[in-house]
Amino acid sequence: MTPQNIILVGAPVDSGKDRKGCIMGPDAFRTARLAETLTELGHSVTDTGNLTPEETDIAEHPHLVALPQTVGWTRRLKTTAKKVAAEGLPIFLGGDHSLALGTVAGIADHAAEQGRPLFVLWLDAHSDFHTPQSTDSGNLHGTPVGYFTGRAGFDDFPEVGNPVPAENVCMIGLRSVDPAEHEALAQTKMALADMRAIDEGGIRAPLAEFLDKVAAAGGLLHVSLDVDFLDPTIAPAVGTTVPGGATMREGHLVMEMLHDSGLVTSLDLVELNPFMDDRGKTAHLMVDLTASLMGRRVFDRPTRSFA
Ligand code: 5AB
Ligand code: MN
Ligand code: MN
Ligand code: MN
Repeated sequence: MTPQNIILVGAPVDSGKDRKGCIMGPDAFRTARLAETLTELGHSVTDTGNLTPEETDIAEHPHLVALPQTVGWTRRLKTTAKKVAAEGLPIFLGGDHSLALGTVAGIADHAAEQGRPLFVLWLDAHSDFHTPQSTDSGNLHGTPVGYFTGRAGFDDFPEVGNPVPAENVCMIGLRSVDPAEHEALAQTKMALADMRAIDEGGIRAPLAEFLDKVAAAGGLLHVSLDVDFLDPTIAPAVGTTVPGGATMREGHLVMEMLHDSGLVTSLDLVELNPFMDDRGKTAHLMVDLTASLMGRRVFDRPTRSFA
């Protein structure tokens, strides 16, 4: 792959849910040698350190968890994402998934400035399509896709100037979708591949179809990788484990295909809770997956087919 100018942006967001620990995420990725690994692959890597949320004067909400902090993070990340996307390939080191309210909204502003459509690949057990009104848990890490696709009800948050059309979003790995999300998703043309579809037809087909669409449209592609996309036996460092997730090879194949497409322009690594990890196993796997995305491979040419 042509060497990229990779910009690591630490976003220790821990306000998107009750269970704490994602605040340690960025440092766990650093400890697992993310920057060194990407440098060894020939890229130029700059670590800009950790961001902090903007101050807000919003009041705490009776149902929503830590609303003021998440609004503050969204403001900070929306501005920062737009800026760093113009300078290279940003990797946002989470932090919980509520960081994607800001990162995707900001990248969408950048894409609009470039006059190019933005596409989003959502690798997650969950669809994260709630609004602040529809969430039962009050955990805002379940709302980023609702926000950046322009659903109503995010009044306290920055206005989404460039909503991502739902048909530009592809979700792979789904196995926990709440009834309210299900109903709302049914009104959209989002591409949805749940684990059953993957079991039956493989993970390659839905991704290949989506990548063709991104390429044909000349789009930018943002990838949001939630640790819980992966099966908890290989990636235990998450708050809410959902059994039956992607295998190690399914994860790598997705990343290798993304690499070969040459389409990815930004990435979120989210929901790593190092407090729940098993001797750094999950942090290392996330770094290895990022390495596959950024060009690590065994051979530079297709190996022999044994069919
Ligand atoms: B994650 C749930 N739908 O709203 C909710 O981990 C889970 O970023 C949200 O995908 C999971 O609380 C959010 C039950
Ligand atoms: Mn998520
Ligand atoms: Mn999830
Ligand atoms: Mn989670």
